[in-house]
Amino acid sequence: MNKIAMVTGATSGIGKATALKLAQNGFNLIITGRRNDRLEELKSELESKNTSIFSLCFDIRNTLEIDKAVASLPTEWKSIDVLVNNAGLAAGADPIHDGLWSDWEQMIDTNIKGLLYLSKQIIPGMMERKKGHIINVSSIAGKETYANGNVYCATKHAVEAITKGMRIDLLPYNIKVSSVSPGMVETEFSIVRYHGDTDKADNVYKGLTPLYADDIADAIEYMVTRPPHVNINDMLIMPTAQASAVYNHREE
Ligand code: NDP
Ligand code: 8X3
Repeated sequence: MNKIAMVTGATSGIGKATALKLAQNGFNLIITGRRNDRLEELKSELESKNTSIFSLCFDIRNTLEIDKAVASLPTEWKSIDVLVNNAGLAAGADPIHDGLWSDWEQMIDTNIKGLLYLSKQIIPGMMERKKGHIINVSSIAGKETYANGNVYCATKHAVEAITKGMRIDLLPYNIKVSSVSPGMVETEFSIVRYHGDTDKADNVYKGLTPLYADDIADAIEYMVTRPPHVNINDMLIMPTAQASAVYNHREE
């Protein structure tokens, strides 16, 4: 049987590009997200290229939905080799005193609690098999804090700490733990962050060439294709036109 990778948030952006890339590398894939129509579309696309796919539609904030989804995996799909914890979002870009409680909860519940809960379901199987690879999608926002980024940055700083903690705790079990930390990637990320305001979202990428989802999928492909004795701890990947979370070069 081919290796199995589970990619969360595969309905869009980095997750979808990663699923496509891992399929090209011969992985069987478990794809997750809330939008079932998109999961089914991706499933058909990949099955037409002879990749075996299992789709799980659930909200990563809901522990009962996660339990049910993971329990529904047939035996032959339970031995997950690679878990890509990608599902996540920024909601809002407001100064701390104006931030919406609902945005904060959504980010904390998705980016931190969702990642933790799903990982807790998948890790015991990896421990038993004494192998596995967990790749957490962090961000430049996990390393720096910028104006109006407050809670989103806090969630990605948490992802950084969780990644390091996982790597230490899972050391005796031969489980690799990596993170990938992108700067600006043009996906649906900014549309979601600005609550559907596409003008504001377009402005984020105006005058510069951002990264594309495929650039991050390339990095993840590199991580999962290293030999067993090599772990890539982290890859920080920026657009050429972005030097830090706040310094960008835009052409008029
Ligand atoms: P997209 O909005 O394009 O994709 C986000 C994915 O996350 C979707 O597939 C979405 O699926 C899934 N998701 C969001 N909330 C939930 C939820 N509650 N339950 C299940 N799935 C959920 O954005 P990106 O591809 O850019 O984002 C992917 C990751 O990359 C995120 O963790 C983000 O923080 C990180 N990142 C993004 C950067 C960027 O500039 N774009 C830079 C650095 C990091 P669905 O809506 O179907 O549930
Ligand atoms: C997304 C990149 O710069 O918007 O994590 O925080 S940024």
